[in-house]
Amino acid sequence: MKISTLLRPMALALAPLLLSAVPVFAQADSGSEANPYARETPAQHDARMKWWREARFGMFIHWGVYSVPAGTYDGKKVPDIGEWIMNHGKIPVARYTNYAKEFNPTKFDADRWVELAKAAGMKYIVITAKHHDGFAMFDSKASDWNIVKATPYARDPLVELAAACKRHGIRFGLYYSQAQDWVNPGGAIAGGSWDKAQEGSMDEYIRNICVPQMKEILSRYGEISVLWFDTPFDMNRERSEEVLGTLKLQPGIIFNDRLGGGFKGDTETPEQRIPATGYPGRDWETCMTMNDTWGYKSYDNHWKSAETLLRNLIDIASKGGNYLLNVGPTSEGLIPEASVERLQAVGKWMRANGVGIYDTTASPFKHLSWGRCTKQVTAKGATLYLHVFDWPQDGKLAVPGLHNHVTASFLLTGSGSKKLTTTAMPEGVVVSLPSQAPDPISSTVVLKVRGLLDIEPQLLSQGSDLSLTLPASEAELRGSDIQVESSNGHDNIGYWTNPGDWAEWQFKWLQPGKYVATAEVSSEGGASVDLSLGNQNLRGSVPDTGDYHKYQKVQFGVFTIEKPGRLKLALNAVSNDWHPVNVRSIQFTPNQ
Ligand code: FHN
Repeated sequence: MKISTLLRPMALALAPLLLSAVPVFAQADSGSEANPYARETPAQHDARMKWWREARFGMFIHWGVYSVPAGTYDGKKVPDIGEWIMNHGKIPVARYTNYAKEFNPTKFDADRWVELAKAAGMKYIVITAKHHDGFAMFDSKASDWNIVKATPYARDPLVELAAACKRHGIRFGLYYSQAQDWVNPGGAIAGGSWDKAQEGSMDEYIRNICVPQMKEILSRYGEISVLWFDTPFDMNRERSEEVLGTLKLQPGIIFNDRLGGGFKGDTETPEQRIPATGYPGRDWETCMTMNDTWGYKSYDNHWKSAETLLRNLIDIASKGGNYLLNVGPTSEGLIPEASVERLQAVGKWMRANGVGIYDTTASPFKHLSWGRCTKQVTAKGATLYLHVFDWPQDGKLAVPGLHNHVTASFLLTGSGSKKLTTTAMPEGVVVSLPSQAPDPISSTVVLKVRGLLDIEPQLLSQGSDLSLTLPASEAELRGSDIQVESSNGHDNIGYWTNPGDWAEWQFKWLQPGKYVATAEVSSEGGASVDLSLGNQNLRGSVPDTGDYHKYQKVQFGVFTIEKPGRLKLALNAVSNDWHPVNVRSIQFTPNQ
């Protein structure tokens, strides 16, 4: 029952290395009879994913016994996320299971929860049927550690929630911690066991607890639309296949990339972050908390604003993904008021502007200085939804590089729409806007255009001070592992675990001369990298910054640029003794 790698869920600094060491993202799902979709054609796959792609917005619910201690054990606040309190507090099994006696969510009202999700504009719900503490939120023959047998409540809330979802037209999905289980013996435990009662065989745990429980939850509630696996510790191919086989009970179910055993599932699941470039060619879903915990913690008041949540949703849609936004109900069965207020604010916006979110695909623009774009494409043309975060002072909204004929343009006002005028310019389309934005967070301008989208890619070029910053988000990445990721509001190149991978930027140079090249980088271990521009090469030494979140500026030296024009810069690893390097940007400044 030992876990070789201790993956603290919030330890994002380690995530690039740890996740890339887990094979779940790496291999194909075909070739296994256990996989219900092994022989699925691309058209069948698209049909199965249709509702999910249209939905764009869902509610994650982390609810269980951990909502009783709510972040405090023996009078002490246990740091980190609330649903991990048993593990982080090393609470003995007998002490932890006692909390079930106080778990009596008499205020739980399934209709209210589902109505709240629906009013927020969400189209599906995924709730923890069992989290890592092993507590089943359903009646189970496989283990008495469940809400019906171990609590005074003695009812299965999933029955009511599934029925309410059906009544309100919301898709119902279940989260199930298939590997980690800190109470049922034999389950995997991040960091290793702390109580003899936890010890046992993982194979037996999979056979006697996990698989029977999977069958229970997949056969009781009518249609289950999503199965959300998590933390695939010690999930080898065999164990994963046993679990995967149960999905046959729900034809058409969508499952994520966290089963283990090399099964990559239907969806990528970036957690607490928005990947800068999405996952071209893969469906993906950002899951995120509204404060800093998934499971309820009585004293976590670090709430994201409605503005942040909404702009996240828009940003995610503009990158082609879904937003699975979490609520952590209390042990009484109430969704915290702060979450309710935020969801209501998001819902108000969605009622006026949701047409630009649902059933849209990723932006055709790489970067828009004033906001984001989503689109719908048909055989005849396209609709572009321009989500304007920063309303232009001069009333002119530039859509750079757009060369299509605009057949209609209007602004969503909240109570309807207002016609707008557009002007075709050599450098793109300019939309004339009223002086006031209808919505201070994001207003939606709709452009209908004829024919295939014709958008000229915009190359970055020098600013008036002749400097140029090449951000991670503009890089073209080559190779197997390297990715653009986001953390603390910044994009960076990460997952650069394979020294054969590299990054490139293309840009337009205006003013010849000598320019100093500087990179903003971080590394745990330090490494050397090469910057190449034509036949010039500069080698830079990236120091050990001690933490992937700690960035430093490293000067590489001076490039001589002889004539204006289009240039390409490549950033390569020097493979001797490679330690992954994260890169936020490369900057060129005139050499004084
Ligand atoms: O360990 C869990 C965590 O408690 C939470 O459930 C999140 C949600 O994505 N998943 C794991 C960490 O990746």
